[in-house]
Amino acid sequence: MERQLYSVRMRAAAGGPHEAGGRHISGAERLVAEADLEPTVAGLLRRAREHPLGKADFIRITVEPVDPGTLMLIPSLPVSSVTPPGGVEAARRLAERLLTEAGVAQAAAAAAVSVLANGAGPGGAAMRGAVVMDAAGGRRLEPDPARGVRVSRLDWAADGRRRLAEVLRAAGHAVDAAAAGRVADALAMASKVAWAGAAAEVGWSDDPDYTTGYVAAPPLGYVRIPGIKAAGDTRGGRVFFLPDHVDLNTFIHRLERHPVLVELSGAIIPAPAAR
Ligand code: WAQ
Ligand code: MG
Repeated sequence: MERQLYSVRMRAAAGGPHEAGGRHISGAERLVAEADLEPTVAGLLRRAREHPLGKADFIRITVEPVDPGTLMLIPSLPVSSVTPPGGVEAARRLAERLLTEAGVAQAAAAAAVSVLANGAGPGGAAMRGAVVMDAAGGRRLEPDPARGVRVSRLDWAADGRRRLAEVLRAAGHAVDAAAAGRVADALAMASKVAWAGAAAEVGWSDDPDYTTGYVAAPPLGYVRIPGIKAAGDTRGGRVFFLPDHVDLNTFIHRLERHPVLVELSGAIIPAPAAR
């Protein structure tokens, strides 16, 4: 049976709206039934107002119905975690190596990590969306390099978000409630990005106190990488690698517009410490 779902999107900035040069503080995406609209909007408002990057003076929450006829159900990527040999630089080299294993050219992998390390937006500012990079040549392809491409119209199917938190903990991934929500958002997004045709993806948070990042790709799954940045660093972001055979406009349209629910189905590999 086709249910009517609503896309709920939040973005928050300080110093005015993003399009007027405001600094990006927070953003989030949900896809929910009508009965869940109120708690969802309230939760995203709280998230925008209680953020370690500072006080937002612009918060926009958009509620829009999505076309139930185009809704896709896709599987989540399998989750694993690696322990880098030590230090931020080693973790970043490990991320580059994983990207090359997924078919990204070495130079493109290194370019992506360096873009994120230096702040992906103009002047090193945080972007609210992601960089799209040519997987072979390392060229940036996103139409607006200040905004990036924002993945939207996605969420977990049914009780996937809650079940994910349980299975992560059972597999020894050290995730408190806040981190579990973060992994849930990042895994749902990475699963949609893979479905849309990306060869691979790398990302880490711009929040100063969250230092675990990831590399995701169809042949690798979603690989968590602790310590990919130093605590206190507010530079972060995401890079999606586009293979030659996928058209840029088709890719962006899928990411931004196509409604997708993610089903918890990939394996959760025990975290190294729990083995
Ligand atoms: N679409 C595209 N890019 C996005 C989106 C989106 N919907 N949401 C965030 N980004 C980009 C944007 O450039 C943000 O500045 C940047 O990512 C960081 O966002 O332990 O928390 O929400 O397994 O701070 C990953 C690891 C956490 C989780 C990533 O990112 C784990 C994170 P944040
Ligand atoms: Mg953030």
